[in-house]
Order: sequence, then structure tokens, then C-alpha cells
Amino acid sequence: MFCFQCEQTAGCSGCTKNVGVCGKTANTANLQDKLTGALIGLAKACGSNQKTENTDRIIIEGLFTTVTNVNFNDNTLEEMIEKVHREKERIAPGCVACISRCDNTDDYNMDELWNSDEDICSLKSLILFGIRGMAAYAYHGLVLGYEDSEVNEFFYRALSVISYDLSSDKLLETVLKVGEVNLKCMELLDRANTDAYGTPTPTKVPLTIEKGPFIVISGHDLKDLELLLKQTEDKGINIYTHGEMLPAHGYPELKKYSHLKGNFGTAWQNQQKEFDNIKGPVLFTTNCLMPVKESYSDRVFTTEVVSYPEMVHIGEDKDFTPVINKALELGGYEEDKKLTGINGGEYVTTGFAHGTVLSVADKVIDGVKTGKISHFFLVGGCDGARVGRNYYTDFVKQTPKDSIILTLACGKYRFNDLDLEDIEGLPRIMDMGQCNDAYSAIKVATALAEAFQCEVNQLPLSMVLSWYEQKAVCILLTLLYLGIKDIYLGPTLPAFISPNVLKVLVDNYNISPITTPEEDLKKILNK
Ligand code: FS2
Ligand code: SF4
Repeated sequence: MFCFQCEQTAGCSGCTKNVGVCGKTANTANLQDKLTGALIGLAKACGSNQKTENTDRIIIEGLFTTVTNVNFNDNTLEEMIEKVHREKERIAPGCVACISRCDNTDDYNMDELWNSDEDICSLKSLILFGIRGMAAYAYHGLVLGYEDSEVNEFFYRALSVISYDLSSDKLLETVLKVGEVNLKCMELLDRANTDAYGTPTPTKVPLTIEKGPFIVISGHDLKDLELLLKQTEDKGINIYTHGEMLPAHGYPELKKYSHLKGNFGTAWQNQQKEFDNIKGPVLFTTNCLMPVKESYSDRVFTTEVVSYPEMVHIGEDKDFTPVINKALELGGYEEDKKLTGINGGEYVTTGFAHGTVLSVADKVIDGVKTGKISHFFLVGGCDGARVGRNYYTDFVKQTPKDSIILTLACGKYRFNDLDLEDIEGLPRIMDMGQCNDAYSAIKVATALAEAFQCEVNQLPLSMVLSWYEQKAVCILLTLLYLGIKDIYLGPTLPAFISPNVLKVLVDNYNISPITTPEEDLKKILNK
């Protein structure tokens, strides 16, 4: 196997043994490569043949399936590959049996990519991992009935590019194009989420699990949460979010359900410890799923593209009865179970998406003008297991008392229960939402730049990002496409960025790897 798509890759260079650091076996990794190769063949077959809505869905679903911590199930991967082949045969009937075969639409052999020139491999990996991340966002939009033809078309183009012999310059253009199209995709998802569930409002979320039956729901899919809330109404079962589902509490159309009680646990990498003997079932709607431990293997359920061998999968009918029955069978805790965040806080706050932050824009602008707010930090991104990730907690703790910290995605669990007080009624930590809500941060930054009649890069705003999986890749590419400079990135740099590609990123965008909170803060504040 060869895989180096995520931050925890073995030896900071690539997972090559029988099993990856994430727990993905060599066989699963090879099947994911086969699936990607088949998707490239399908994308190319659509170059001169008419694709359909179904083809779009297969492409998006296939790409999402290969994102880290989504699918560990060889059976579903094999079915997915079959589905791609069937679609190609439908789109281009007889192509495989053609007498003057051009091989153009054959499945692409991913080894060609992994063994290509270091810089070409690096640029193509940025494209591939970027569109894998973007596919997750497109998928969530699709589930809510939102899609965009430019976004959908681009998946075909980008997949085809991976198999072409192109110069570094041409590939770099496509790399930035991923960022551009992903901005559209995040905007689409933002619209889908707010149209369906309203504009998020600041919400205090308890971390205590009340006595009685409960279900924990993890991942990013708000539609699944809504369906689960509906199906558990009046059943005496409480619902708790986990991981990236936390921002759901801010949406009016979700928070109206009184049995949506609070949040369970912290970021994804702590799940094997936190779910140990848990007294309720856990439903995974997307990543990040880790290999399931025996002490809770009878209570893990998956849905959508998430899949793990032998776990019950909730199919397209979205009948959550098995999850509900498991909650009733386990019965929950006998007394309220008081849990805390990583820093001992008893609740966390969410719901500071662009709609809310911009509604108090006058206050924010006034705060900057009168010197009450000295700086904004966007400390956001994925969490992970690496020890160096304490950097982000320490960084936030050391930020000046008159600065505001905007945050998003699961990395915030390192500090979102800290009580950092507020500045004139504005909380110092504002959780903007899931990773896709990076769109909110972009909207706020752009609005501030307009208000101060300057460029985003001239604002007293610094981005200190943490990455783990491929959604972080497409978000980073969006920030680069927007010309945002001086980003601090950690905890380590991606293994798939070659020294020459890194040089391009440093020369053009001044990306810096994180060092220590003290040193980075000094650099940022003395700029
Ligand atoms: Fe965290 Fe995992 Fe959000 Fe990532 S829960 S690392 O998938 O997408 O962020
Ligand atoms: Fe390794 Fe990450 Fe790939 Fe898993 S997803 S095999 S940990 S590089």
C-alpha cells in the first residue's frame, strides 16, 4: 500500500506497511486506489459522452469515500468500484470492447501517480486530495438538494488532469482552481445549511449527559441529525452531538428540538477512550471514524458513505430503528453524568457563523477603531493525535486579552471550553462552525477588509491553522486562491508537498510551519 494523504502518515512520509496509522489495511488502501483509478476512467469517458445526474453523484460519492477515516469496509469499496464500472458502461457502451481501443477511458493505475516525478506527484496529490475534500462538501449540499454545475463539472476535469502528462505550471493552475471551485462549493453548502436550518445563533451547549437513554451523533451531516431528531421525538431518548456535529446546536431549526441536549466528548482522536463502555449508541454520519474497539463495537452505527466491517449500516431509507432500539436497550446512565471539556469547562459555545458576526459588525469595527480589539486570530482546522497539537491550546491561552479568536472545525476542542471572558460583550472565542464554515471566516474577513478599505492581508487578522485530512487541503487551497498570505500551518507540513512545491508556497504566500506559540505570537504581533 501507499498512502500519504493525511497528517498522521507514517514517519511523516507515507503509510506503506500492512496497515496505515489510521487503521486502514493495505487491502482497503489498494481498493481505494482502484476506486480512484476507476473514477478517473469514468471522468474521462464523460469527456466525449453525455454524463447524467447519477454520474455526478457517483463521482462525488466515490471521492468522499476515500477521505481519511470514512470507509474501512472492503465490501462496500468493491461494490462502489462495480458501480463506477457499470456507470461507465452505461455512459460509453461498448468502449471496453472497442476494436480500435484507445485506452483513454481505462481505469487509471494509481501507482503511476505515486511513482511519478516528485513535484508532479506533489501537485497532482494536491489536486486529488483537494477534490476529495471538496466532494465531502458537495455531497452534504446534494443531500439537502443543492448542487452547482460548475462544481460538478470540475470534478471531471480535475480527475482527468491526474492522468495527463502536464507541466508543473499547468498543474499549479489546476491546484489553485481547486481552491476557487471549493469556495463556490462551501458557499453552496452554507446556503444549503442556512436555507434548511436557519442562520446559526450563539448557543451555550452543556457537556453533561442527562440520565436516561441517549444517542450520540457524530460527523458533519445535519440532515441525518434532523431525521434522527424527528424519529426520536417523544421516545424519551436524548440526542448529543459529537465532534464536528457540535455546531448543529446553533441552527434554529435543529435547536428547536428539546431533546437535542448537549455535546458528548471532544475531538475525533479521543473517541476510542471516550466511547469505552458508553451507555448509548453512536451514529457516524461522516468522518472521523476510528477502528472500533470491542467495548463499544455493538453500539456503533454508520450511514451514508461511512462504513466499517460488521457495524450496522443505516441505508437510504434512513430508518434509524436499530439505533433507537439500542439506545432503549442500553438505557443510558442512571444519574446525570457530568463531563467536562479538555480544560475542565462544563459547557462550550457555538453559533458564531457569518450571519451572527456580521450582525454585530458595527461593534466589531468600533472595537478595532477605538483600540479595544487589537487583533483577530483564526485558530481553526482539524484535530489529531500528535503531541505537538498542544501548540494550539497554548497559543490561544497566550493571545493578548484584547484579541478575538475565531475558530472552526474539530481542532477547537483543544480550547473551546476555556473561559477567556469577553470584550465589551463580544466573547473572545467565537466558534464559527464545522470545517466547511471556513466560508464564514472568509465572509467575515472580506467584510472587515471592506469596512477598513484595505486588503484582507492588511487586516489585524492572522490565520493559525491545523490540518489533518483532505477537507483541510481544499480549504487551504481556497485561502491561497484568495491570495491570503502569512498562514501558519501545523502541526507538521503535508508529506505530499515536495520541497520545490513548498518553495512556491513560501515564495508566493509566505506560508510558515508553526514553531512555538511564543515565537509565532511574537512574529505576528510585531509585524
Ligand atoms: Fe475533524 Fe475529522 Fe471536519 Fe475533519 S472530525 S478532522 O474530518 O472534517 O475537521
Ligand atoms: Fe496513513 Fe493517513 Fe493514509 Fe491512513 S489516511 S493510510 S493514516 S496516510
